[in-house]
Amino acid sequence: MKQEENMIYFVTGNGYKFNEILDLFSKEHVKYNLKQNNIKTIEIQAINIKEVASFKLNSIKGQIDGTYFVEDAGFFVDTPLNGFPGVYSSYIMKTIGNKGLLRLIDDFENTEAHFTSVIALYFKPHNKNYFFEGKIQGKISRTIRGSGGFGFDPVFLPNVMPSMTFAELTTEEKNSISHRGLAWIKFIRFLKENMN
Ligand code: ITT
Repeated sequence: MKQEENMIYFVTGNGYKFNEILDLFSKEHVKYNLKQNNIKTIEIQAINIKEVASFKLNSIKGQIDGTYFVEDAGFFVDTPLNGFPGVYSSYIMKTIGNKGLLRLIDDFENTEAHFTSVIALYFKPHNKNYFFEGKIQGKISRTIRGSGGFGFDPVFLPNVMPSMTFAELTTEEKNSISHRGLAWIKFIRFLKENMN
């Protein structure tokens, strides 16, 4: 592989996400040289995460010479909020945060929630876009718990480990079950299969 063919850009403003994938690249022996790129992308308010990721990917066209990808995630409170905040997750986190979210569901005994992650990749050798998705199902905690992770992690109880919030897990534990972890694995498998 030539030097520039070996480079892959992750376009994100979120350093936490970047470190997560950097760690996985080294653990999984992915031969690509990963670089964070902070260029401004366009984030539309579509109805699903894949559409948001796809639009974001296309908004980068012509600005990076090479292979690049974005990742978009959303938090959906299916019961009782019918999927809210979903594609509005960033905005809700910035405005009312976890405290505000817990207030919205205060009166409800049963909750159902999930995270979805979509990685959208422009793969230069094929001149084509690819999508990799991951999802995890869980419930909402009554209280804010834990100091790890970011965003809604302190209020999400994954069904596979219902006594812990995401924020109480180590990064490794979270990655092994999370929406993004599952999407990362599919993405890495694709890169390995298509490496020269
Ligand atoms: P980008 O620059 O990559 O877009 P971002 O921080 O804006 O990074 P997203 O749009 O993908 O992140 O995610 C929207 C929001 O959803 C994010 O601000 C968090 O509040 C929440 N979120 C996403 N993934 C999460 C996770 O693994 N744990 C907790 N909250 C998460």
